[in-house]
Amino acid sequence: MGFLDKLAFCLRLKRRDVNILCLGLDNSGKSTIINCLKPTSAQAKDLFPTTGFSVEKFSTSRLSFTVFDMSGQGRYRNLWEKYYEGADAIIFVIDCADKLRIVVAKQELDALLIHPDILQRQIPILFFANKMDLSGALPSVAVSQMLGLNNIKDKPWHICACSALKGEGLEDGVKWLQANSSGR
Ligand code: G3D
Repeated sequence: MGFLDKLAFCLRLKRRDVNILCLGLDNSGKSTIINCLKPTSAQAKDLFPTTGFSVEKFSTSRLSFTVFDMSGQGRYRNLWEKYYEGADAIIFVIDCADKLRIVVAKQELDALLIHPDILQRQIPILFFANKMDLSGALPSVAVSQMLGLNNIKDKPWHICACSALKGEGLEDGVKWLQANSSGR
């Protein structure tokens, strides 16, 4: 049983899919993480491929994933924000070796957290502090401080150090999501 099948099983979702958004800046490692997680049987399709804003969606038997970049100076913000409402959980990926752009990631995170479709919802957020295999990578504690995660009081969150390239640390994060997601 793969990570996602285990997650679906543990969520015991009998009636509806769970929608998980996987967000982060471009190059943070979202695709690499998702490719580690998704079973080969998952069906993937790209939406809006011609607008410059690419959304990947794929689903397993009970989980539906939507993956996109929060980049491009917010040019496509109105396109990506429409996915917030249906989200049951968020995976937010950070490139811990790209210290300069952690500031940009924080700006996007802050905008996400005050969005009306996210604010005051008990939606769990799993932060993957990625690229830990790189020598200059900041430790997850430092990333957590830079992102101000301790200020998130209204929803469960967890930060998990990982190296998607090596497939390390991902299972811990999925286990946390299992424990903190319930669907709606
Ligand atoms: P994105 O989907 O968020 O845009 P990708 O990011 O998954 O496409 O990853 C961007 C680049 O970072 C890729 O390198 C990928 O191999 C690399 N990467 C992803 N995760 C890790 C990691 O944990 N460690 C290291 N060292 N690299 C990682 P390329 O060279 O293909 O652009």
